[in-house]
Amino acid sequence: MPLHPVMMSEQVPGNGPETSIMTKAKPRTQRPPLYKVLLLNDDYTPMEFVVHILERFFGLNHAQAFEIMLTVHKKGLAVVGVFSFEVAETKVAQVMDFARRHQHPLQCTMEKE
Ligand code: TYC
Repeated sequence: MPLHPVMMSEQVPGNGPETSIMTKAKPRTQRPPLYKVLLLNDDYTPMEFVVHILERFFGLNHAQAFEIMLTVHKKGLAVVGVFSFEVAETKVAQVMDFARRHQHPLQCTMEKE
């Protein structure tokens, strides 16, 4: 006996009401935002003090530290590193605290990359 058209469609596997379309979720990796730590120039902080800060808190060797200090001195500011929010915040606090304790007006800030 030939099938009625409605009965035929109900018998097609995968097209019935119980069938869900399987979509594969693409794994999306979330990278945390990064923050630039900036050092600002001023007329009073000694050059060697800035070099010392760059060595001590940013792990730069003397030549790298001197170069970045000179960039800040000439251009007004420079990025001294790029970090996660928490690390950037800590570096800024360390620099500001160290400068304040030595009574230098050195300014250090952070901004989202
Ligand atoms: N301009 C300062 C001077 O001539 C040196 C200096 C460099 C200060 C970098 C701050 O972030 C700074 N003594």
